[in-house]
Amino acid sequence: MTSFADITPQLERLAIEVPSWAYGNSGTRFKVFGSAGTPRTVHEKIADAATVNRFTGLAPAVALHIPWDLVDDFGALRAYAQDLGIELGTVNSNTFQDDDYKLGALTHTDKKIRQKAIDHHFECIDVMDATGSRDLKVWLAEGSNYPGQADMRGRQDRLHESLAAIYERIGADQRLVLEYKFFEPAVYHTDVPDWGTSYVQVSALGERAVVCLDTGHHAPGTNIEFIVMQLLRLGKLGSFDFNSRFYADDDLIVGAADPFQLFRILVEVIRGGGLDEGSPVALMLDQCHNIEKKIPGQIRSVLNVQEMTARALLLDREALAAAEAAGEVLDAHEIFMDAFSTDVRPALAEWRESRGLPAHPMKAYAADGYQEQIETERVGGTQASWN
Ligand code: PSV
Ligand code: MN
Repeated sequence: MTSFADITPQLERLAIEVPSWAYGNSGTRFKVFGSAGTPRTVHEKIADAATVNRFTGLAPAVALHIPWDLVDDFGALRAYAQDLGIELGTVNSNTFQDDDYKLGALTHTDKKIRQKAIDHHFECIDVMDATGSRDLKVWLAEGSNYPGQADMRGRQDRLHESLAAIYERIGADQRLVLEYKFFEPAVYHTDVPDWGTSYVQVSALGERAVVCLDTGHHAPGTNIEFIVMQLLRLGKLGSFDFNSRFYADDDLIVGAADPFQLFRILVEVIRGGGLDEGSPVALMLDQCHNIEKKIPGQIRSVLNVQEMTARALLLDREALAAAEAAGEVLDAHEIFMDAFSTDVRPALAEWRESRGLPAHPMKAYAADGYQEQIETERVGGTQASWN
């Protein structure tokens, strides 16, 4: 039997990167709601991300999105973040909000447009050099809406050429992380729809090219933990974009829609060494808080990952392996479910306190006054938003 004390060294290592865009306003194609206290600048987003870390000790880095988070001096921005106790993390490129990219960016038939998209990634790499970021995350909004609209094979070939040009530019300590998504905004075919395509494309580049698994980017019913297992087995799981979904790419709080799925995923992460010392797997959130308050939304999210990680670490692997080997189906299932059903909240609260953190970060944030302060101070200017 594994006790809570046995798992604290691994829990200690848990670090979740939060997305800068989660602090800005977001919404659906029907409406983006404004909210009091929303950041107007990258600095304010970073201050909010640092607040999540202050209350949880779980979020030591914030991911940036370019051009949303462009500033003149990224070295200074890095120093600003470090003063607040966090690092600048993954740099996300954006080739989905420019008219030129209506029919594709890295896959476009027009060489000039492909080069423009490649140059944007070069700019992202310059940003990474200044921020000290390891990962360039590429998600492509490319594909087609109607059968016959595009030559899927030609697009795949051009994608390889474009990615190879970008890969050649990344530094020895940097990685290209290719994210897949099965649909949206294109609805007939998507150029990187699944882990297999991402794997094929990054494998053709080299060792420092890996896959990003966004938990919201699969068809309903997909066994995501199987994909996690396979990518870890192949040494190609670079990062997660955690969120949860009921229907499409809902970007809800991770663990909210299906806590059991999050547990199953984390069991495979741990099984595959994803939480080991020096693991190359980056755990990130990719979420939007359309109607709930953003900072507590993020606090809730990292706590959900922590709680489910603790439960997954408590899984009695020895007993499970014995039951599996003996073909004791129901015993094996019960051992698995016992871990999932363990209430780790009291032990986690105590452990947090022993490390100088609030036992209950959600309550502590509500009582702290930071939310009131930003709501009073952040008046005027333009709120960060998808708009
Ligand atoms: C696309 O849906 C995505 O998951 C990608 O990670 C983007 O960079 C992110 O959302 C934010 O738009
Ligand atoms: Mn994502």
